[in-house]
Amino acid sequence: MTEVEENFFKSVDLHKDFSEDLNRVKNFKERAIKNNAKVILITSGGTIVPFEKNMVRFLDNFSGGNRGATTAEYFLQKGYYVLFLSRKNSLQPFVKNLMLHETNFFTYLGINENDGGNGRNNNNNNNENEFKNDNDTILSPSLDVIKNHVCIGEDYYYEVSKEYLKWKKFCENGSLERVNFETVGEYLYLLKNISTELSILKSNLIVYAAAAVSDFYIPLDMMAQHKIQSKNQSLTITLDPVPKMIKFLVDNWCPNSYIVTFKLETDQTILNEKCLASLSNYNHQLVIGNLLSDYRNWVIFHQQQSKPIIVKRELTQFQIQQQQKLSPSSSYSLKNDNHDHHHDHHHDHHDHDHQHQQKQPIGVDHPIEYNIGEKLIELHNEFINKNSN
Ligand code: PAZ
Repeated sequence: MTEVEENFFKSVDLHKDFSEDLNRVKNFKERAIKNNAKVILITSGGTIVPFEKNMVRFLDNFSGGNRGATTAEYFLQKGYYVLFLSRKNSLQPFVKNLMLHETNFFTYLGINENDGGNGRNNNNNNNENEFKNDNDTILSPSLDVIKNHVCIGEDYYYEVSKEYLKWKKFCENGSLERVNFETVGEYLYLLKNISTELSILKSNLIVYAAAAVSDFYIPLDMMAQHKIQSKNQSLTITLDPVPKMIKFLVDNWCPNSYIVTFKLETDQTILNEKCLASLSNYNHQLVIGNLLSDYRNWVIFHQQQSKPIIVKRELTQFQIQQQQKLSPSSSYSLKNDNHDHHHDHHHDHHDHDHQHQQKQPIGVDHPIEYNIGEKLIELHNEFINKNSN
């Protein structure tokens, strides 16, 4: 381990023991090798920066994990094994399509009318266990009585089942494994350990670092032990820079794999400069640049010794119709859709547009991550061919 890594990992707290997670990663790697599968390690969501050792307050960022979760869906469906390293409580593959539509889980549930509305099949005459609609039984029904009473609601039966069955398939066939982090320290600890574990896969591995990682943190020796008290005066907190770990990822952790990093900026000129600087500093394969104002609609691929490629999202028929209803004269840019509905606070300014739109049916979207994924698989195959001898 380099001195920089050692000092950083000494200066952060891991809030849990990750050995069980790392064991699952090891088993995942063995399954992938046995099945001769291509693998993608996807990082997703934001990282938090604790202010206190007994953490009450923390710094966060906007990322909700949509990009990572949607990319995971795409790669699973293309036969890749996916290690999904995501921020705790961020969006997860497949179930995200429901959560972006409506966050209230109860929306998807209903009452099984075939049981006569009382939690029992009609032909069951055991009155003792009957699920009556009186307050007592509603508040504490027995498991036996409630078993067939609550089910997926009719309106969403198809969508919920469809997403669930995909999820189940990839969990059961072992091609999806998930690990959670919360703080920037945990994220980098896991990225190091997981990418090192998977490095044996060499060119068969893509690392797709889409998580929005904090550039600043408070080292343990500068951190308050207890909740910072308010004293009716302003508070000044000094943050240290988080060391740039991409260098270690590329040079030491998994040097023979296909590494993709993301750059998010708010100004296009800065975006291109930053992508090019990152490519030349770390010498890895691909930097995907995106602008906060429009990152669901286009991204730019910067690779070593090639011209940049702009990858755009395709609109579905439904979205084109919605767009035309909204502003009949404009033919492209659909700035908003259901997918900006999660905790993407920065998209609040689009809510005005949103009020005029119908909700898109679940699962008919063609998100930009599919276009990114398609291009990336092509580039990964070229990389494997070049590095296979
Ligand atoms: O998670 P999400 O879908 O809301 O956002 C994805 C993203 C914009 C965080 C990602 O595409 C990205 O650019 N990640 C890297 C950000 C950065 O550290 O510059």
